[in-house]
Amino acid sequence: MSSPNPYAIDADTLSGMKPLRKVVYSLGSNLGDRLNNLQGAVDAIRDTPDVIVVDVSSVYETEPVGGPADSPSFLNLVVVAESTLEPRTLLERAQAIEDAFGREREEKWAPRTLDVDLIMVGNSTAETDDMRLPHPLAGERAFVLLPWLEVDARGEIPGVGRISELAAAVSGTDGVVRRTDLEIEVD
Ligand code: PH2
Ligand code: MG
Ligand code: MG
Repeated sequence: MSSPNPYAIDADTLSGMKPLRKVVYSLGSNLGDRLNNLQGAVDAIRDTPDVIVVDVSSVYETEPVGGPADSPSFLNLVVVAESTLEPRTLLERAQAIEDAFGREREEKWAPRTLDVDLIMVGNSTAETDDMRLPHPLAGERAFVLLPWLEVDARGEIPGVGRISELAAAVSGTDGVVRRTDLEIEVD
């Protein structure tokens, strides 16, 4: 009798396998206790089932891009994760985290306690009113690219380019300053 094939995978195992995709989030806050809001969001992402946080960038103080003229400056950071969740589910989780931090959805680009943006989900593309993937402006925003480059030097935005090249070409990097005095805890 031959021994069982150690490499055989049964059909049940296969049907339960979902692709693990790279997920990049951009977090921002320019209202209230900004660092505390970001810490809470990082904690909530880490607590999300089926999301594994791989890296969290430093915190950056960033000049507001767009929005009302008197917008306060932001704290921004980038989270790199892996997940089997669908993009739509990841978006819903991100919005639930914003809601938990008192985010109000009124005026576009108004100051906000917490913004959790999905930048990319593997090679997924989406073009709906509420979800566009990869995020259409990420490749032009220094407050996304510089924190991202710090933790993922080889990263790429699918269909757009390498973040190292995008970051080198982007304007507005003067307005993005790493706050070495601020720390997000990931124990
Ligand atoms: N988010 C915006 C608009 N402008 N500017 C900075 N510096 N950081 C942000 O996170 C940001 C912004 C819309 O979500
Ligand atoms: Mg945003
Ligand atoms: Mg947003």
